[in-house]
Amino acid sequence: MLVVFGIKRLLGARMSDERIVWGIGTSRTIRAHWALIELGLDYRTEVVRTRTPDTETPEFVAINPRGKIPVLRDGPVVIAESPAIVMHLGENYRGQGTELVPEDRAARAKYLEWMSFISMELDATSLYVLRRHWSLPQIYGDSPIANKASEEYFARMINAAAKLVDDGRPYILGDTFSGIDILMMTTLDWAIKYHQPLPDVFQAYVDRLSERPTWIEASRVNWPT
Ligand SMILES: N[C@@H](CCC(=O)N[C@@H](CS)C(=O)NCC(=O)O)C(=O)O
Repeated sequence: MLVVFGIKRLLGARMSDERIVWGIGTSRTIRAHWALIELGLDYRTEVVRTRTPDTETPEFVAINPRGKIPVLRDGPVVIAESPAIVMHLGENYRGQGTELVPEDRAARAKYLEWMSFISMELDATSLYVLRRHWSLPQIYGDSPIANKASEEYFARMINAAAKLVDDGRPYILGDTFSGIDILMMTTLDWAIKYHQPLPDVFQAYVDRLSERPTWIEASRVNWPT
């Protein structure tokens, strides 16, 4: 009995320790891969691509009824929403010199501010509107007015943000790489792909971070050739 119990516990532990990312191929999915790679955590990838039948299988809908990627399983935790995934990983795995979410109270407040700003102002209300009406007009309708307003809004927000980081700092929060750099770099990379001009300080930031080995590795995993 004891042996069987022991084996079950072992198998159970193995299942609940498993780390999986569902989703590749987008500026949101790479955030989960990059955070895991940055932290040196083992995981496996389930190839689920957006706007394909992959997100409509009963298995995937059971994991995320919203049918959206990325999703992370981290042992018993299943979590969607890329900024939340990065934060979850950053809060739960520290060490080896990598601290994706700062513990310091003031730095953590800035983390939350940038996380909300990038998710809401740069992603959801700017680039994602372009995604819908410029990139997917067959689904969401062609809307040149919405596209123009989104481009203008993105320019206003990114130029305002540039003033906050134009002090020679290497990373968005200062001297240390954080989860905010994962969110910002993936968002700026998306903006470039959508032909949005960037202020010099952010163009230089993108050029620098493009050489980071963990970004290169995450890009390879997220956008396999
Ligand atoms: N706020 C979510 C957005 C997730 C999202 O919209 N993912 C896209 C791919 S980047 C998707 O799955 N779209 C499918 C759909 O909207 O049906 C996040 O940051 O993870």
